[in-house]
Amino acid sequence: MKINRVELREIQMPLVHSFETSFGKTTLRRIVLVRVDAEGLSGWGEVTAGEAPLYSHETFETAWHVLREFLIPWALEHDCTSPSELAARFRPIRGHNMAKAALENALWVIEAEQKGIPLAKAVGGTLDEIPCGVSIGIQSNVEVLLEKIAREVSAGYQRIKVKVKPGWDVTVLERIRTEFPRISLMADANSAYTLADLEHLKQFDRFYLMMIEQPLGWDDIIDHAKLQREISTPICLDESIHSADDARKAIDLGACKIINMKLGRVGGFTSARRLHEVCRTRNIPVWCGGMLESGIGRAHNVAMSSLPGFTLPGDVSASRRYWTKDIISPEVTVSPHGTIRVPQTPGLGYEPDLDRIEKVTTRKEQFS
Ligand code: OSB
Ligand code: MG
Repeated sequence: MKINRVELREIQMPLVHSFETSFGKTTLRRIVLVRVDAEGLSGWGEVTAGEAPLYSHETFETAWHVLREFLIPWALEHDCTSPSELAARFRPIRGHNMAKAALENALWVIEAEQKGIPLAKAVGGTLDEIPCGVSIGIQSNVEVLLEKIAREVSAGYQRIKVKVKPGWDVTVLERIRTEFPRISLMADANSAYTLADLEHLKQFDRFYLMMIEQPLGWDDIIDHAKLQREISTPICLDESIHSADDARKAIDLGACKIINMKLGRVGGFTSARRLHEVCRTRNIPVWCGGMLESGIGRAHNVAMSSLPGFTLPGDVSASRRYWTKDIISPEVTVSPHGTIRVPQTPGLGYEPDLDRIEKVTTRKEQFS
């Protein structure tokens, strides 16, 4: 595969509704897109990093730097035979998984198109429809949250995830369970607690949650293993897992029973496929997380969610929940029974809307 040209772009798009987690609030998304031209085709990738280093160390700006100074020059230096070979070339660079993933994933799109198969199939997907849930941020008060849950449940979403933090947890979950005793419900703390909160966290068991996501340290697996021995709610790890090896260690230690997979966090499809395999052989369910992606990253998430180990509804939901107008056509839509159909056409399966992308671009740079 000979890469002829790479283009970096920053786009800026306001979210339809701001999104608040235990670590902060996002109103405007600043997203770095990567376009790769190779073999007479072009493929797009998205950097899923946030605006600030609050979810992980990466930001859209650190990704721009690492792509511009290292990843893009390394990719242009000599041809690669496959996206996985490029992933291997990037291995000496420590961390910066979201920057790596954007470039590698663009190559997967090109490869799929070249082979005349859908991206989902190229990465090993088997499902033609994926189950969807939603992630609902912290709200100004419980009534607003209950209303939002009611709206998403009636839209058909198969499970509801709510964000929690100290002061917005047990009483909120209590209210949700009173109003919605039967919905599939889970909570994501984004590392808002420590083991000192053990007695408090034990109360979560009352709400028969599907799981609690990343309650403790963003880089921890030891304390999570201790916590998992004390609570019956399954722990799902997000922030702590960056590779198949991380997953193996966390699982063997008993730190989690479920894993949230994010393409950016784990560094792209090659790593995601390995991680998926580790979880499959150990019977650990995985599901696809979200990073408030534009249509490009969302399309990649749909493809990844079609792998057979993705047995639980993910956070991949309809474009319209995030954007007044997405940058792909068609936009990602969700059926009344809470599923997304996996595109069966060659390549990405959604057309990047070049006019729309140009309109929201705030800077771009080309490399060849
Ligand atoms: O922890 O899963 C998370 C968004 C940004 C950063 C971290 C997380 C999230 C979400 C939203 O929960 C998922 C989405 O709707 O894209
Ligand atoms: Mg999470």
